[in-house]
Amino acid sequence: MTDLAAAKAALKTQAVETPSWAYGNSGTRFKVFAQAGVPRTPVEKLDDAAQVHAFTGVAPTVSLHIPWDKVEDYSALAKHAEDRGVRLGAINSNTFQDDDYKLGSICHPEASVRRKAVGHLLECVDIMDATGSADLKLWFADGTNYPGQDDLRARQDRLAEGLAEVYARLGDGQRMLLEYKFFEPAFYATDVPDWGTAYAHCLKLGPKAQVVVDTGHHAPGTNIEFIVATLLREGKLGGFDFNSRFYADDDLMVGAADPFQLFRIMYEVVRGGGFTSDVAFMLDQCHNIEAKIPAIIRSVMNVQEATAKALLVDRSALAAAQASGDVLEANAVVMDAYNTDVRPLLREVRDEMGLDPEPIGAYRRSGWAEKIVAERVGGEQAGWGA
Ligand code: PSV
Ligand code: MN
Ligand code: MN
Repeated sequence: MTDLAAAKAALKTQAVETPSWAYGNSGTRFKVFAQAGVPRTPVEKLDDAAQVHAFTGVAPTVSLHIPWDKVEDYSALAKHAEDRGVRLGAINSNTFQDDDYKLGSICHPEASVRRKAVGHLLECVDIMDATGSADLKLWFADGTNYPGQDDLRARQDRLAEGLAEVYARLGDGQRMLLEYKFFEPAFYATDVPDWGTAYAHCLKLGPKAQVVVDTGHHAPGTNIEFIVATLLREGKLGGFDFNSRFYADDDLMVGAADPFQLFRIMYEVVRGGGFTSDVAFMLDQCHNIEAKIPAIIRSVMNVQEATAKALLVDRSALAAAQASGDVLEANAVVMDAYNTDVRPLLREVRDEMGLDPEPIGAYRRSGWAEKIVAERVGGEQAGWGA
């Protein structure tokens, strides 16, 4: 038997962090299709994020990306977020867009470039102090394109050295979340290509260093839920960057490509106690052709649906089937939960939270989309990279 009341209570406490860059314009290297009403400043990104939280009730924090969200006064930005009913979340570093970083950032062969990269990461911790953010999210574009281009092992040593300096700067209650990605922009060898490399560095650094699983950063066919289960078991799962991939790092709406995979991941999160711990559920998406705010609302709802299904797995029936070696029954228990239509349950949850049961419809009726198109004229729209 599943406990519906417990599932509903858990769903009400869910928190999905939305990324500031998802509110700005983005595209491929071929074309960025600008949209009317898109934010021009970090403040306007927060205003849009507040709408997502207002209609879903479960998106209370917003990740920033530095320098895309650089402002003079970060405490004032945090205050603005609070005035709008949200808070600032993870600070994402950016050591991939300067000319200096052609051969890498903290793994670069030249000490001066490594210094600059580490300096940026330390500045990100200063920003965390000002915003009250707990998490520093690190993704490095570092790697090489050709065998022999640089010494793979020396690059790991440089990485370890840079990370250790930043780790030592973290305050109480602050974490370093290390993200891996199997390729791109480096095509031969990436310096943090997989969870094992990220885990090895985090283990050496200490308890404040944990791994981030970006669901789009794996080779096709990778069993991501196994990675999640393993990291949780080791106390090293710091959080997720959720998005969907059909081919590579597509950054599409989470749950769009493979809702079954998202369910399997969320089941391992629930099973491993990750739902009630400090695992950060962040989105890392880009909405290139679809309207941004409703797409982010849809993504939050997709996470909720996968979570609801994961919470509905009859764990005692599953344990009994597993113990008796009943392969078919064990699989049936899991599939029963996955095949449950949880939308009525989530409508009830929203109703009990004082929300409109249909967040996208409610957003469309709110007039916000028309208001930002009318008001946000002039100035430069924010985009991925600006
Ligand atoms: C890299 O592909 C990545 O997933 C990292 O999280 C970056 O910070 C982010 O994308 C930017 O969209
Ligand atoms: Mn990511
Ligand atoms: Mn990515």
